[in-house]
Amino acid sequence: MTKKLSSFKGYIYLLLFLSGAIFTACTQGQSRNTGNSNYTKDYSKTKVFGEMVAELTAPPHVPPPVGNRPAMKLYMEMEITEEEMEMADGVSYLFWTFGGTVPGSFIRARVGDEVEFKIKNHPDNKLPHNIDLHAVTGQGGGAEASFVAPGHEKTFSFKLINPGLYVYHCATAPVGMHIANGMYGLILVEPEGGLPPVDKEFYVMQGDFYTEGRFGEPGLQPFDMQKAYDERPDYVVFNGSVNALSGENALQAKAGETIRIFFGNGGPNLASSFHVIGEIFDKVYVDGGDQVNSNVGTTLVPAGGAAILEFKADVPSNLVLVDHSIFRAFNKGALGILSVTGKENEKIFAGEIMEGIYLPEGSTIQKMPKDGNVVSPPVTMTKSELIDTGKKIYMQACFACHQANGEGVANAFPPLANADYLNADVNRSIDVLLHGLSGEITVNGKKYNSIMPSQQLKDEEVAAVLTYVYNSWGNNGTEVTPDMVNKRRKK
Ligand code: HEC
Ligand SMILES: [Cu+2]
Repeated sequence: MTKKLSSFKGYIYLLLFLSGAIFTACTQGQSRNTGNSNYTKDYSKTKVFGEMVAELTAPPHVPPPVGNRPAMKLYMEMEITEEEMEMADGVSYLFWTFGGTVPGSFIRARVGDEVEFKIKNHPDNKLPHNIDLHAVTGQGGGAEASFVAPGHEKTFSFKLINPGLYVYHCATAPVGMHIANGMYGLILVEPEGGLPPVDKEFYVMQGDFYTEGRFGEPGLQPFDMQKAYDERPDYVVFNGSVNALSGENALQAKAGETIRIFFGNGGPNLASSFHVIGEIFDKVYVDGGDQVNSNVGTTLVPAGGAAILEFKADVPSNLVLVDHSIFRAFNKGALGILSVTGKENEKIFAGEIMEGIYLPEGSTIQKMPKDGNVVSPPVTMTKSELIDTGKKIYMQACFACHQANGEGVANAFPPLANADYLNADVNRSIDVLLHGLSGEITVNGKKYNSIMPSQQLKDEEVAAVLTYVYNSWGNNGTEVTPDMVNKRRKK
């Protein structure tokens, strides 16, 4: 009995000991999880050594890393401008900026730094502005202290006591309107010793824009307060315009390089489901803080929030940055390219290695079964019959990508309306439908580098749809006969 009791006691002690150990392990684990052993350190008393003028950079560039330097006194200057700039091809907008760009200049500092910040409101500007930095502890993040009229400058100072990646923005009433016009940017406060080194760093920020005209409507587009209020943006873009990160503005890297993206979301309204098509984030500093998640496909970045994303660009490809709320990417502009060049690695990705014929119902079926409502045209047709039939085929087979009036989608699907590429060579167009198309092409002065799948259409169907396309939207009126298609097929 006593033996039993004492062993019972021992059991209780063991339990107490274990739960204590688990408790300490948990709390230790928590601070270790932060990825920063100085998590609880109070930086408000950190001494500064020396002073310097901070370099601020325009997107997509970032200033050099802080590395091992001690906390310092930092001088910064930023000029606010109100200027007309491009929103999309043929569309301009009166942006309000921190430093002449949307998003505003990137600020890079170190925890413990003491910043003297001068903000200048250009004399040509119409309105007062200010700055609220989420990295700043103090009234309004500096908003009151920095409130400045056109033709004036203000200086205020603060100490950076929390490491992380933070949004800054204008906070002058109406606040929503100042942010909607592009007044936001990122400030990075690196931890002691800096972030681990990587090969390439980029600065990308999403924003939603509200214009009187719909997406793509040309001319200078005024801000639309009602749409902003209703949260119905016409544009959702990276770095202030539809083309900021594509074509010749695409980000560049080489296969094998490690990449870090400082990603922020200025809003004013939408959260971003940020994703890079063709990559996986090896690391995500969630919300730009200490918590590091790994192996992430899509990460949510709230309006007024940020995240640090890291990955190795393993194989050459065009990585596509998107807001995976996908209509925003393909229809409102939230799409950018990171072009990775270099040597293929077929162990990681081998592309298409074989295309076979898939016959789920045995070898007797030789044609792709089709929907009952796909039109099968008669073999001989007049030109107007070809056009009528072609229109129906177009609405079933082409419309999704090339759009209802052949206008295409910027950076993704080339136009078929008034298209020089199409009108230049009918045989080439037939080949595109028979065999598909990939690789870089230029249509009406714009480069496209994507893939059109081969279309499973009969000769008559190819003839009809192309005749319809050639006889619509300002094209040259060519008639394509089934015979012409058949000749190309036999080539
Ligand atoms: C899944 C999307 C998709 C569909 C469906 C599609 N295309 Fe395309 N098409 C593309 C892409 C992408 C390109 C550009 C390929 C490249 O960059 O090399 C292209 C290129 C073309 C071109 C040459 C470029 C130009 O602008 O003249 C023609 C012609 C064309 N498509 C016609 C058609 C027709 C007709 C159909 C319907 C039968 C069709 N496409 C269906 C995506 C598509
Ligand atoms: Cu402002």
